[in-house]
Amino acid sequence: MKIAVMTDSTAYLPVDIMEELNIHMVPLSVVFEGTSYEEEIDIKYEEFYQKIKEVKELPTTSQPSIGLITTKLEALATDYDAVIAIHISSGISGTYQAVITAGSMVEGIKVYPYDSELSCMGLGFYVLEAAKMAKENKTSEEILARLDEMKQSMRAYFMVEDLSNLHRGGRLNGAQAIVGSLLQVKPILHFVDKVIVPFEKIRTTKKALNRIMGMLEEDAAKGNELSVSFIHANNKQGAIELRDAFIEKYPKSDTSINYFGPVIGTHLGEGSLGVVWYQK
Ligand code: MYR
Repeated sequence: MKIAVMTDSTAYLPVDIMEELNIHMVPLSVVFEGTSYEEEIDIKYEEFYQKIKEVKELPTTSQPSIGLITTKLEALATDYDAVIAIHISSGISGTYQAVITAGSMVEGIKVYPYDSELSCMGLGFYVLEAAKMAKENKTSEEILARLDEMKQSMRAYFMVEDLSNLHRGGRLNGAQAIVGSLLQVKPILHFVDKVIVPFEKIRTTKKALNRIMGMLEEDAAKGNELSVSFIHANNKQGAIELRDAFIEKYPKSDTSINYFGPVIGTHLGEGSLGVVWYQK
């Protein structure tokens, strides 16, 4: 059985890796003043962070249409028997649900939708593993079992400069956003049951980042071999500093620097930082 791996643009995987591993992608969009741009296609990371400085109104975001996903699946059906479709958390985007709907409409290919319950490199880690396994001719059952196993050790913590974007987009639960921004608290955020909730309220960015790094180092100190992604929203230097501090203590770790692209950057805001890791 020939298996394809599909994801969405919010994994923000480098194009060369996607080509090498044959990863298929459906884009989400950002909408600036009535004009919709498919991220990673019509608008890339650099242009996005430039554009948000120039526009009066912040953009909004939208999931891929069922039509777009259907077209993608139909194209895959000509070459593959099945597709493992791994997507942004269903608690923050309708993308996963749209893939389920499109999958039920397309014939000639078996669609296995998988909810990453995360996004960005949290999602990307699953996609890379699935693609490598598909290349090794593993079965869909084996791949899905491995993704579930990875979920057990996957950790993702992130922080934003200002909570108002997340609150405005309805991606942070309840009144905490208002209280948080008034008090200028820098909460560490994470996902619980597919949605974003504050993990801990901390007063300064430095302390919040130290706390995240502390949790990462605690896991690394257990002797586990980790894959770690340091993710930034137009704050590469911030991510590099975190990465360098970590590899100084754990030089053999597998690390990468990744970015929060247009759709996720719309909701988190410029300057955000996150760290995602799992046990290899
Ligand atoms: C849509 O319009 O369907 C997309 C909505 C995306 C919401 C993004 C909220 C922030 C996610 C942060 C992920 C951090 C992972 C480490």
